Amino acid sequence: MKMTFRWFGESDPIPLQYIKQIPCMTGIVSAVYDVPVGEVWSRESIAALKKQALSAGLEFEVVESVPVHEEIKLGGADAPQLIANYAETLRRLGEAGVKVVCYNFMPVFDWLRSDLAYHNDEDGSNSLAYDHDAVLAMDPNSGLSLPGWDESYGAQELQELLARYKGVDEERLWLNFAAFLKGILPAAQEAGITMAIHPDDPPWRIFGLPRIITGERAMERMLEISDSPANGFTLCTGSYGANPMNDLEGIAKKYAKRIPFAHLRNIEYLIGLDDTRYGKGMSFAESPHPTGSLDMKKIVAALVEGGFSGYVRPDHGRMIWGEKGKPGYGLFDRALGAAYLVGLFEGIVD
Ligand code: DNO
Repeated sequence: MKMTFRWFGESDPIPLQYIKQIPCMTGIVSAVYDVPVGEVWSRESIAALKKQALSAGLEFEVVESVPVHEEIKLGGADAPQLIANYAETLRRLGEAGVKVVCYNFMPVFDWLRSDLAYHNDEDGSNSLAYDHDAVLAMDPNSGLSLPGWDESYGAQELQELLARYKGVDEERLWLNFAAFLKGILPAAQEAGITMAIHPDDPPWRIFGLPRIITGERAMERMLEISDSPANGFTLCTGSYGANPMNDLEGIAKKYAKRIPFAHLRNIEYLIGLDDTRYGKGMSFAESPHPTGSLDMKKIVAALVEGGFSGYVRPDHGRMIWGEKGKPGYGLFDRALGAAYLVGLFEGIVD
């Protein structure tokens, strides 16, 4: 196992040296942020990022993310060219020594929360939270006030995009996904890169948009499309775990060798276990890495038992000790998470 830490490049308020100071930290997880989605990443930008990491004594072996252009997900006329561009980016990342690329196939929205600073009354910390009823009450067609939404689309553009997805159901999305995988996996394999798909977060339909990477059946289906060794998964415990019907320990053990990258974080379910919304949408708040509704120790044990030898990063942290920063991506709680997770792995392996 190699412990890593996500770093958002020059705009990240956390200096690389602070990351290096976290015990057992081996490298950063980052991306090139100066190239528009769909274009090939320049060798210069990749090399610059690597140089920065190395000069702080950190490796750069994991990319999160190379974003997938919406035209690919929509199966538009430009999809083949965009897929070829994606494959070229992978070749260049491989040349620079990158081993794993994390990506997702969620239409329009990446991770979604209704609250970026959910207040924990017990200890005064705050964290990201998702309230399903609050999300159901939002209408993306009439101006979205979504926390964390980067507004990279104007209101008009977003409406047009959502309208185009009206013809795309889950099955159509799977077909477009299969075309993407078939187009990029040979290049990934040649480049020595394992692709690690991030699950949909949360793992159910939102705003009428299809979401397909939601649990074990989706993982099986991906392997039916291609059993290339380059076809792998990011085990994001908080994302798969948002649906209590997902058996995280089972998934971790079964696919351990297909999991080159794990995002480990915990969540606390905010509705009762007898609620019928399970699997379709439920509510949760992010909690400290060791405590919450997910049994982190058992998940890590299952990974180890299954033969996991990938990269780990402490996923989202809470805001604690008065820190102000990028929601989910402060220094303090993620550093605590990293130390806890290193200890868990050591205890289990020894
Ligand atoms: C959220 C992250 C995701 C992830 C992408 C991967 O904090 O885990 O945004 O980076 O879904 O493509």
